[in-house]
Amino acid sequence: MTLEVGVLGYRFMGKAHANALARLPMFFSDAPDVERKVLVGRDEEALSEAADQLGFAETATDWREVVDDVDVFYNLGPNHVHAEPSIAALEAGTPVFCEKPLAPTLEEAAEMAEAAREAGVPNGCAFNYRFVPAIRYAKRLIDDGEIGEIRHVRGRYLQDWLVDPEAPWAWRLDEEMAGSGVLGDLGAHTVDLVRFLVGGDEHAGEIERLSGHLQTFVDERPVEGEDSETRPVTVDDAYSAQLEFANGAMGTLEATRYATGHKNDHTIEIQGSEGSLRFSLERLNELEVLRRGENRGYETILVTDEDDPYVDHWWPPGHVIGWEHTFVHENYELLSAVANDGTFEPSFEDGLAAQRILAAVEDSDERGEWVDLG
Ligand code: SOE
Repeated sequence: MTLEVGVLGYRFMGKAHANALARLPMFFSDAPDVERKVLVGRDEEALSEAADQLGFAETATDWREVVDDVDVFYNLGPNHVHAEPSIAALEAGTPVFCEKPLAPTLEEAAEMAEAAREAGVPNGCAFNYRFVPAIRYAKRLIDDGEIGEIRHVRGRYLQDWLVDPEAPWAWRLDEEMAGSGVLGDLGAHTVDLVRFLVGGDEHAGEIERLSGHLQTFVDERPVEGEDSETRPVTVDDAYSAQLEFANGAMGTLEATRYATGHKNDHTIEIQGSEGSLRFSLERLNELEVLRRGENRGYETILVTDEDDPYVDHWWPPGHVIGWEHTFVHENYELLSAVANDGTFEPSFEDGLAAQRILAAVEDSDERGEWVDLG
């Protein structure tokens, strides 16, 4: 059986997923057969160019014609087009994969998760960093109790594409289209990784309360190609949050688009009663581990052995992989779940759980006080 895939969106994420779909049969022999059937977008010329380049058989300018005509629907559009097409696809019984954050608002995310529950088909939210081998290795160590009881979690995601006040306006800077700024765009990834790694009841558990802070540094930006026209920035440029987990562990999170010199710097640090872990996306083939009683510095583990997660599908041990491979792993798990009537994680439910935390950060910033999530 060949799974026909329909993809809405053909820019950055469209490319990342089209690349993953093309790599799957070459490297994952047990993956289901997939056809890049139809690419969806509004601008016909750009769309047909993208379809040729990314290997799609057809194009469509209306997602309504596509959602019940494919075996899986990928919604890789901007945040404000996540809810309607995704819900329509789920109502048609089509498995859906949707970009993060799941929706611009908590209300829409809740509707999407409800539609997914009712449809009972595989559904996924695009938290691709769960599919980094070193992150999966870290989870294994945490699950095996190797670092003991979790006490501290630190996550930060630093980018710098807005440092220049003349950098052009983009949809990501508009509340109507994006919902929130860096909070939803980058914070969602960190929140999901924290939930994935330590969110289980046997670890730190749920985030029970938090205090959040948002900041916008530049509140209007030039419109590209339009002399002297500007548009307002209506979302956050940076956020930070302090967390308290169910087991009493403490967390700090932050992200910004103003971290001069940092392009895509996502780091997670965890300290437990028996040891500590450190991961940096800039060195994604590595995990740093420090065990209790051996405090002579972190040991760097290269997560590139054939028995490390997903590594045997690629090159001989020690041959590193990159950012784009996370999408191949993600597509492998998603499409295998679709082919085998299985389930996929992170699901819409995980997208909603992350969104609750993001909404609480906004709420706390507005109220100027800690917010309970319990
Ligand atoms: C933003 O710059 C961005 O492209 C995010 O939207 C992605 O989710 C992240 O992986 C990289 O940065």
